[in-house]
Amino acid sequence: MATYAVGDLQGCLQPLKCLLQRVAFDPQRDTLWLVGDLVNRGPESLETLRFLYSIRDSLVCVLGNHDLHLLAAAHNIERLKKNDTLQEILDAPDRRDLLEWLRLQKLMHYDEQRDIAMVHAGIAPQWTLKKALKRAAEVEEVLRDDARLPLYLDGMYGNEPAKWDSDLHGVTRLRVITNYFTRMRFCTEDGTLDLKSKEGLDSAPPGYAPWFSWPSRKARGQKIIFGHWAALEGKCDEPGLSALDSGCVWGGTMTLMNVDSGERHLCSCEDLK
Ligand SMILES: [Mn+2]
Repeated sequence: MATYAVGDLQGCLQPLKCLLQRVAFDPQRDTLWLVGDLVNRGPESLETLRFLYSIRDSLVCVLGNHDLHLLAAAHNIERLKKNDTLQEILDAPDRRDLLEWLRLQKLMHYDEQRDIAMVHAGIAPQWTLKKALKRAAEVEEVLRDDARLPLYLDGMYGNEPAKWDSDLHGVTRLRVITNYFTRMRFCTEDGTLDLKSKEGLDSAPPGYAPWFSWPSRKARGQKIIFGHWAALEGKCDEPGLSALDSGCVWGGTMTLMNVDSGERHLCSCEDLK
């Protein structure tokens, strides 16, 4: 009855299988949490999605920016960019099942018993746990709504507005919420996002800092599992925070962590050659 969490997969299926084998993962008994970015850039996006779908009853998954991008490309093929490796999913005979499963996933997971939250990128430092769950639910509701989904998928792109405001409405509101949960790395103390810097902790523009370093976030002490930020290489010194993206798709490793013991296992595509 073990619970594991794994970092960004991005279509790297073999390292995932290697890690699951190493901990003798049994979908009948164990649970796997996924921090999102299941697909794109890596070698086996379609097979990764198929594998996850086959064990879907044993998964807890939050969506990453690449997963949302896949849903947007399925809606409008012109969203597909040259370096995306998503076409094989869009051409697959089982694409409907896979994408319907994907859109049912959440932006934020909260395990009450363990008091642990899981998100792809982070939680806006100015949001309490309760507020964050409410904001995530706004987007999750639209993802499940056939009538409203197209407007969201067309309107979710963009870096503006850079800051949350409770007066925001419509797709603008949903875009800002999405950017916090799925794209954030650096922000200011009041939660203004910088979505351009992607490097390590020391690459913040003046006045900006990693989202998890602001006092309002620290004061809450909420335990959070997150991915997205490969340049952290799976390291975050903040108490209670677990960074799981160790950049497998970029030649780094994939990290699988036992949620309860914190024990980590690593595997890279290179290990498997
Ligand atoms: Mn990401």
